[in-house]
Amino acid sequence: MSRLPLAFALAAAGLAVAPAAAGSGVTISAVDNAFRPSSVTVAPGTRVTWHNAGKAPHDVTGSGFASGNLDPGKSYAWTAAKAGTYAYICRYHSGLGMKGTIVVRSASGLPKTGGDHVALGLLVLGAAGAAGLSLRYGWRLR
Ligand SMILES: [Cu+2]
Repeated sequence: MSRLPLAFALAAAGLAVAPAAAGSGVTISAVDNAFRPSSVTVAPGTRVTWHNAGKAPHDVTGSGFASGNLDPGKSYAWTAAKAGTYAYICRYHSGLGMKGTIVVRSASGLPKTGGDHVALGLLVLGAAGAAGLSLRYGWRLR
């Protein structure tokens, strides 16, 4: 009886995690005047793309990467090859707090983009649903 809910929960977790693993990139929006999200954690090899979704020009300048001027609608990509913490700024608006951080690490093996919360939520929902099914199934057997 107890194996069915576990399998159900694992399947739900697998479904939730799969899209994050399949996509080898994350996108950060540059708006006026902030990076969203301002901090992301990704696995080595992840392609990080900044997209200027604002109305003003921005740029991305960090240790080992620099986009140069990014007009509205333009994007810049950088592949996070090595583990480490990479702070970056928009040279035009750093004084307004337009800064961000990319943490590259292989601990989880998965990009962490905020989708983790969704995955966790689905896992909890899946487990709760499986428990509910198990209860109903048990009642019918009796
Ligand atoms: Cu800017």
